[in-house]
Amino acid sequence: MSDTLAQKIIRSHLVCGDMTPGSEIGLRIDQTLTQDATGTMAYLQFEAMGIRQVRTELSVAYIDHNTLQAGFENADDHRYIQTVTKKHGIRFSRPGNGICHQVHLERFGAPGKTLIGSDSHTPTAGGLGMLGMGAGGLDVAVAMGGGAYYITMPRIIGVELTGRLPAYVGAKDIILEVLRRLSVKGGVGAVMEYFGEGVATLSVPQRATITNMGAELGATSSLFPSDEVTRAFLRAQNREEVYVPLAPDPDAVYDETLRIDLSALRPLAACPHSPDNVRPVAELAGKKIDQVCIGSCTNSSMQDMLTVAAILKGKTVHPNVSLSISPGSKQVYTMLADCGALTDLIAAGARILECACGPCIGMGFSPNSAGVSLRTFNRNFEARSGTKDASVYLVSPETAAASALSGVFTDPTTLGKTAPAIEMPSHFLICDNMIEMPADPAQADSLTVERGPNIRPIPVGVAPGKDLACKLVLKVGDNITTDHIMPAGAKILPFRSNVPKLSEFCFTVCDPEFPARAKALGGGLIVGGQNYGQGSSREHAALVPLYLGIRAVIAKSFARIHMANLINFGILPLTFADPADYDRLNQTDDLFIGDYADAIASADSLTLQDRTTGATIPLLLHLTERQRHILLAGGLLNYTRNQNNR
Ligand code: MIC
Ligand code: SF4
Repeated sequence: MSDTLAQKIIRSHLVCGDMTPGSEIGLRIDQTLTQDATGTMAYLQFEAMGIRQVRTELSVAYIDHNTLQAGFENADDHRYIQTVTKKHGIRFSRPGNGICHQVHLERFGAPGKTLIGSDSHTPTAGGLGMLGMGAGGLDVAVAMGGGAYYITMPRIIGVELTGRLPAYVGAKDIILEVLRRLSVKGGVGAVMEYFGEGVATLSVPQRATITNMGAELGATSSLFPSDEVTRAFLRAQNREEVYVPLAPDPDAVYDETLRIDLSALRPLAACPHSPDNVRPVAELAGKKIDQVCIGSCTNSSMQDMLTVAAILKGKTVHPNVSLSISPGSKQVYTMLADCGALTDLIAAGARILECACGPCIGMGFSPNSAGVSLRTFNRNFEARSGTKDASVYLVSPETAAASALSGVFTDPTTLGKTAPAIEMPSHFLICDNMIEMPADPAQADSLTVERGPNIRPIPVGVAPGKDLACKLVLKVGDNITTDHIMPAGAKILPFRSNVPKLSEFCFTVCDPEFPARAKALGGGLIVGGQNYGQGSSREHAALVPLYLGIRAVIAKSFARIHMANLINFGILPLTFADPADYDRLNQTDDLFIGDYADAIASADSLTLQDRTTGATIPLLLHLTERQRHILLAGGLLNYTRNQNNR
């Protein structure tokens, strides 16, 4: 058997299904992670399953998203997560300890293991040769309970790296180049596997920048081999014992191959409003900017921060620019302080934020009206920054720092032929004092879980009726992101555990009237274009529509995690047999599907009648047996409960 690296890890964790691309497989999950914006739901669902202690090798809960506490809500949610995790065997990374993916890479990730996280950037761990996948909170809850995680067996896209990055060109430019070539749909149904001589020239945090942003390709995961660079990183983290060398078999075959010559790369920028709208920074040079934000799970490692500090040292941020810097973890932050680089950042005029997601998820630092913001982050979807008419560009830390000084887009390679030498420590500062261990299982039952008034019951899906008669409540276009469906940001995120309140914001980026209309019409059906639901793993993008009465979504195609979330909450994902039929449906049409429940039980196609126009439209159901059972039960929670009762 000759396997790629992804296939090897899948084979060693396969609990059911066969490894033919396109068919459903179940995987044993070694580790899970959650963050606070999706974590409350995940733990409420875990509690609803009635399992006393987690059954994974390791589960960690992070607090990193909802850290702006403008009211009691976020702090209450943090308390809930802290107490519920203590009781059920989960480690708790306290607020202030850093961004989940960065901390997980530093302290817990292990080559060859599987990880799912209630956050779409969980593939960051692929920088260590770990198979990390983003999932809905309910899937994470099931995995914590020892259940398998189901995915479609991916195709494997091999990305061969040759050469070495030139001065001032970063790992971010590699993944932007992949996005430029493949688009935000290019990785759907695939794992991106990096190989070739160029791999050895990249550090683990650089690899993690690349695997992190593989999420923007729609990929199931992204992976680097585990080699001597991995070993050195783990040794520097005092964790060499988890090292295992891992590589594809020499005769492994990829379904598709891409080649990137690192030496030929130039600084790139993803222009508004999509991570694949990529242009060379040189073409934008001279354009005035208002804001620069450095950090996020993509670019907040020690190496990134030292690179930025070296460029800013002894200079001053341009008067028209506001620069924020959020180190990725407490480890990075304390080491920056210890080596004096933090002084260089502060002295240059950077506004240092706590080590958390911050501006990346719109938690403060929204740009000025029509502002131009350069960010080292991974998503530049419309309005995500908190300013609807802002233009957000995604760039490397090198480009961000150079532009912050000049006040205009600046290609950092114009700064000189050799970049300032960065000295990476051979040992990181190890101090896990902000990671709380769970209680002894023998004492756990006596612990109380603290629930604030913001934590409201989760809507539960309903089993489908015989027929479905309803309205077309909303029609949207291609590439609708979960930030369109369920916006985040400082004003909305505090309601992540309060679905009734959250529903007031659903789809308001596209149509401010949607929540009221959906309520007035008693719910119904949504129609979308290609790649519906791309972006975040937030299950609120399914839960909230469920609460508003949405029963099914018809789209030209779906993004992986969102489609799984829809099914998990009992919302039927349907696709057009002929995408041209999209044009025949209009918002507020009366729709009818006969023998609806029977179709879910066993059919691959069904007919939609548009009673307003008289059109009949054939639709497809791409469902596995397991998914049909989940939908018929009215969602995964009901399904799991039924199974446990049995
Ligand atoms: C994001 O980057 O969009 C988030 C916020 O981290 C989400 C999770 C969420 O919505 O809470 C993600 O990527 O899954
Ligand atoms: Fe946090 Fe942004 Fe990373 Fe999401 S993409 S986990 S919001 S830093």
